[in-house]
Amino acid sequence: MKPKVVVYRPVPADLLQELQQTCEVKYFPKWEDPRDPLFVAELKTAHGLLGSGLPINQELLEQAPLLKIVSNISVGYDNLDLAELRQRNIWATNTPGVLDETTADAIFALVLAAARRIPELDSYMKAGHWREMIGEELFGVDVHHKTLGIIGMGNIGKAIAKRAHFGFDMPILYHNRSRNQEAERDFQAVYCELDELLGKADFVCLMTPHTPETDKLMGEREFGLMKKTAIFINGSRGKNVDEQALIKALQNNWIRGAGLDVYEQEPIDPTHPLLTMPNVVTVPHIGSATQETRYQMARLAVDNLLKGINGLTPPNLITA
Ligand code: 8YV
Repeated sequence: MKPKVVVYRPVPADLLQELQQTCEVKYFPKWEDPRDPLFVAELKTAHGLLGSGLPINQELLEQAPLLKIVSNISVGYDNLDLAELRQRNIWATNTPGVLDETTADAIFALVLAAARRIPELDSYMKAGHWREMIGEELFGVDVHHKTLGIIGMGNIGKAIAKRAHFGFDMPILYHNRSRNQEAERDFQAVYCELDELLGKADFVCLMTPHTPETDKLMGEREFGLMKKTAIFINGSRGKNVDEQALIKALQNNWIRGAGLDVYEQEPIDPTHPLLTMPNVVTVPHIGSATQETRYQMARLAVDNLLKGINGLTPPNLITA
């Protein structure tokens, strides 16, 4: 009998067909609700789970007694209760290494869009307002030679530092759980404590995983330490930021603006204040969302799943 896999995120057709050759696949490409009875019914006899963002916790795992592997199509794994999975001898895997450059591109796109006010100027053009040379009221700020602060110098952080150093000649400060010798050697990145980084950086990029230690890492105190001319970028997880504090900082001009890829609640409520501010550039969690990279992620996640479901230790085992 074929092992059964529940797939709850869109997966490229060829990879889905590959899965279907050796597995019974139940496909929920538009999955939204972990308590959807149809979804829960399939979990009961599932050996593998493939997708991203679903909270894999005790409540869900009690309804999936046959599960052998949970394969995330993401590098982040804050949706996984690793202790609960370990206790039940269920493998958990992610997709590291294939999305670093693409996500760093997206973060730099946010830096440039926020600094040069691209969305505002695009709207200005398309509303037909361009009649004369634009005035200072629509000027942006330089990115080159400005100081970049990276909170979380992991692989994506290093890819961001590479762009800043070689592409924009930016001095780089970073704060991390541990020193990153590569970033210091290759990009002249300077380690400093969080408060010093916040006080000196012109662009602050938050790139940490979401953990109990980083939950709401950026609050009123932290935004208050930033330069009034600084721009805050979040490419990590929305829950690393106290959004009410960010709103307050923006409304009171404690900082110049923000560029956001992630939000406390996703999808974010269409009426959310962060979506009403012209100095806030927002995109819908698209860090890795290119055709090439999402294919590579799905490829890796399917490979992880197929190994695990056949009792072989998968390559990208999460051991945190
Ligand atoms: C994922 C991400 O594509 O990899 C991660 O951790 O946040 C993104 O790159 C996203 O989580 C998919 O929903």
